Amino acid sequence: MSRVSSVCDVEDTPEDRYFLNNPKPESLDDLILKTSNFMNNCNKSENNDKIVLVTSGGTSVPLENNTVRFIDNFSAGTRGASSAEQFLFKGYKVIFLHREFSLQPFNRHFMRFTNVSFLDYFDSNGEIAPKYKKELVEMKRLSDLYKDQLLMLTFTSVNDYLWALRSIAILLNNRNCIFYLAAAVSDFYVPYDKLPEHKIQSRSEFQDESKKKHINESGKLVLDLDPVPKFLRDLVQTWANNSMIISFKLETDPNLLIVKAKQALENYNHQLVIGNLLDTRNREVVILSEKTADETWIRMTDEELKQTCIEELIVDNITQRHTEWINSSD
Ligand code: 9Z3
Repeated sequence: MSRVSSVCDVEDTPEDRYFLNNPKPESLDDLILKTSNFMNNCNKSENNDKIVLVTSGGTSVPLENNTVRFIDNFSAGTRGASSAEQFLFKGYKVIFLHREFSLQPFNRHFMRFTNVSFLDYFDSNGEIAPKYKKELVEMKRLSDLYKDQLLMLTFTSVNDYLWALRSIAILLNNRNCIFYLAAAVSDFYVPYDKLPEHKIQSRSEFQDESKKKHINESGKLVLDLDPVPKFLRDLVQTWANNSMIISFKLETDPNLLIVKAKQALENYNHQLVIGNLLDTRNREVVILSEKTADETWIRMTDEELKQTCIEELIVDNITQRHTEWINSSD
């Protein structure tokens, strides 16, 4: 990582201070270049392209600068990868900002199963096993068909994610764009100035004196995490104030889901919140909008889930709302 080179002039909110105090990832310039090229290609086409930024997967929080240990946020990347496919089917260009090695559009159908490993897809001659051939050929066809419509970008840490989100948002800020924030983002992190350079040592004789505070007298590791500043506010009010912004709310307690989703809408004033519970996220979600105080539930039965995924219904609903939203502001 390089030291901070900030584009912020002011330093008065926790969000502004974040970018002054936490270094820009080395890969950021490349990410900005790829996004700009992708946007230029989109703008070349005659019709006004609709673009969606889909964020996907969980962010990690390193406990050391040379990272051996980290705290992770849960997310396989199914929601993001599957939604990205659906947006492509609807004619959107997709920027897919995802956790490295999490699920990807089209490839996701063959990744991370507990009962099928990579080599199972082939027979002993290295040919595709007949059982998987039809689906593999179809996904390969779709992947090739949409390759110019899809930009793949990655993050690992919450710092990578926040820098990337801000940079992309500034480039993407217009009414034809949707921000579909399905990534599971850390709420707490270790600021750069408190991050030990090397692996935290459990035995005191090997500890860096200045960092000794991580291990207390009883030999316990003590973590002191700061809250991650509320970037959704900046996204909605400044970075992407012309775009449609959709955040996800993840809860485990059913009694909190609606309350917390409404709270997010009130706090940040964006267009939509999609609420989901960890256990049922693949078969039901609730969509709440800023305008109508209504709750739209999308629920799928086991039979329906054999035919399609819930993201088909979510994205169908979202893209209709996006069109209405664009037309209502003309
Ligand atoms: C979600 O709620 C996603 O739908 C899931 C998808 C992470 C549940 P999978 O990738 O899971 O299909 O395994 N994402 C948002 C989670 C989040 O961090 N939301 C924040 C919050 O709930 C707001 S940005 O406070």
